[in-house]
Amino acid sequence: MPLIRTTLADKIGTIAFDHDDKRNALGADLIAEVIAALDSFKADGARVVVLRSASGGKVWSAGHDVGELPRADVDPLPYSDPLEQLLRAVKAFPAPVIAMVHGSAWGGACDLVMACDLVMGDETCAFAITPAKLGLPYNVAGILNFMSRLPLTVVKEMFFSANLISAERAERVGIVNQVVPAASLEAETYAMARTIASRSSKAIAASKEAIRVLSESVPINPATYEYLHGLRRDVYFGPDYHEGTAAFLEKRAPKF
Ligand code: KGA
Repeated sequence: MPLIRTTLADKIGTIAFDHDDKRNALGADLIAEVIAALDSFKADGARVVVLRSASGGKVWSAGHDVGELPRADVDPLPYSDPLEQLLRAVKAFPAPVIAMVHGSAWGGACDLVMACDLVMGDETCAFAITPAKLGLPYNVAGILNFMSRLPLTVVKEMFFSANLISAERAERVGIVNQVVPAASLEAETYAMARTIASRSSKAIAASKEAIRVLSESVPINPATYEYLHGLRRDVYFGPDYHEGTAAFLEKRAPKF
């Protein structure tokens, strides 16, 4: 059974997560399907892609499949992690990717929303970045993804509290481009997609790539990178990561 649904019409590609049983958690299988869909949209010349949930349920995506996170003393979010591959694929896609968000986006799914070029939401959309609940040292690329879009006060509140940011506030702080009533979310999102599809795809691709490269241009020397990685290593070798992931899988609150 596929875990996503895809369509391509009028140069607008749609990828809909379709695994509500697991609240559209971003497991390796689902991610492989999304990356394959992006590859095929690219080959077919899609001018914009909409990333959405198929079910209209209360969760857009529950984030990284926690059951697929390593429990041993290894980096939980290495460069090769499927979620990391997906984030890079969205950022490198040569046309805009619009997240159409009905419901909540958690952890890696919130990072995925931040990797999208535009975000359209309705009054149910809400966003949380949750590594502090899992005792997980988030990776520097992910932190930069948030820092390049949001004020530091908001980034810190999100990373330190792991609380959901409501739709109204998400629009105010710039997580979402526009919050519209649920009944018009689809119409408004596809109206935006049609506008983008009618513009110069070459000019848009060049702008998107320039914005990606410039927003990732943070010069740090190798020693600084090793220092930051060492801070993360201390956490994933320490007790909190073990406790956080074990508590999630045992469906109990962690004791940090
Ligand atoms: N990974 C794996 N399984 C998950 C999952 C996840 N992220 N989220 C939900 N599931 C499973 C859950 O275990 C249950 O399985 C089923 O999906 C329905 O969930 O049926 P089973 O086998 O018991 P549930 O909890 O019953 O649904 P709900 O009551 O509607 O609640 C939905 C939410 C989203 C509120 C709840 O499932 C939840 O809190 N999920 C975890 C959200 C989260 O914290 N995600 C962050 C994952 O970490 C992450 O992305 C990173 C890398 N990070 O934060 O650093």
